[in-house]
Amino acid sequence: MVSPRVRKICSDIRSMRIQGAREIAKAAIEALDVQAAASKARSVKAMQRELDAAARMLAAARPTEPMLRNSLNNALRYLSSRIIRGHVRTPHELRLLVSKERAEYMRSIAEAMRRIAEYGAAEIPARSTVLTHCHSHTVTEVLKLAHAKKRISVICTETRPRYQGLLTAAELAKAGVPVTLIVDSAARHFMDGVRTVLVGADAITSSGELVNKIGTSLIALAAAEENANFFSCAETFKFDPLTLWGRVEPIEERKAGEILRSRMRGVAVRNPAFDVTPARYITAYITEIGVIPPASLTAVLMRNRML
Ligand code: RUB
Repeated sequence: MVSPRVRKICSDIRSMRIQGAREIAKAAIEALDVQAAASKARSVKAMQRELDAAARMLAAARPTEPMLRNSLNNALRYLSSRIIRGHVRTPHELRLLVSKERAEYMRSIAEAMRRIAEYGAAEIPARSTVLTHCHSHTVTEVLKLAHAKKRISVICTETRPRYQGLLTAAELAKAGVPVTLIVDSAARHFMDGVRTVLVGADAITSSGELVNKIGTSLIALAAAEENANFFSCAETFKFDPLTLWGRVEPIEERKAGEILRSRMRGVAVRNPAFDVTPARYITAYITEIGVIPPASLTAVLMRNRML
C-alpha cells in the first residue's frame, strides 16, 4: 500500500509544484524513504513490494524524465542486491538501508552539481552575456559560479505557458547576477549579443538529442545561426539507456488549461511540455564527468561503465 505522503509527492510532481528533472528525482528518492518509514510491512519481501509500487507511481508522475526513472531503478537495484546477498533480514534493517541510500544519493548529486558548475563556468567567456530558457537548477548553479568568477550577465526567457523563467530570473537576481527577462519569442532578437546559451536537460538520447522544455529547439536554431555556443548542463543520469535499444523518448503533453483559461469554440489547443533539439545544434553536454560533444556521449558513458 502506497503511503498517502508518497501519493502527495506524486501529485506535487504532476502539478509541477516540484519542477526540474533534478528536483523531481530528489523528491522521488525522498519518497522511497518516506514509504519505508511509514510501512507496516511484516517482512522484507512485503516492504520491497511496497517500494516497487511507490516507485512505479513516482516514475509515472512525469513520463519525460529519465533521471527520475534511472534514480529509482538504481536505488531499487541496490536494495535488492543487498537483500539477495543476505545483508537485510528484517523490515527495520531495510528501512535503515533505504535511509542510508537516500543520504548517499543526495551526497552524490550535490557533488555532480558542484562539478558541472565548475566545468560550465569554464566554458563562459568573462563579461559575456549568456541566454537561458526555463528553470534548470543545474544551469542556475553554473550561472552563479560563472558570475562570481567572470562578471557575466544573463538573459532569460519567461517560458510560456508555466513561466518557469520567472523562477530563474528571481533566483539569479537574488544571487546578484545581472539578469534581463524577455518573452520567448524575443530570443532571436537578442541572440546577436549572446556568446553562450545554457539550458538544462530532461532527457538525452543515444544519438545525442536533447529533450528539454518546449522552445529549446527554436533557441538552438537561433544560436546556430549566430554562431553562439549551445550547451546543455546535465547530470549523466539524464541519459536514457533505453534509447540505445530504439526507444523514442515520450513527449509529455499537458492540459490546454495551462495555455487558455477558458476554451475557445472551434479552437484546438496543443501543449507539449518538451521538444527535441537535434545533436547537430548542440556544442556539448556539460556533465559531472566533463564537457562531452553529443557524438561521443554514448561512448564516454560506456567507457566510464555508466551504461
Ligand atoms: C524544466 C526543464 C529543465 C530540466 C532540467 O521543465 O525543462 O531544463 O528539467 O532541470 P519543467 P534541472 O519545469 O517542466 O520541470 O537542471 O533542474 O534538472
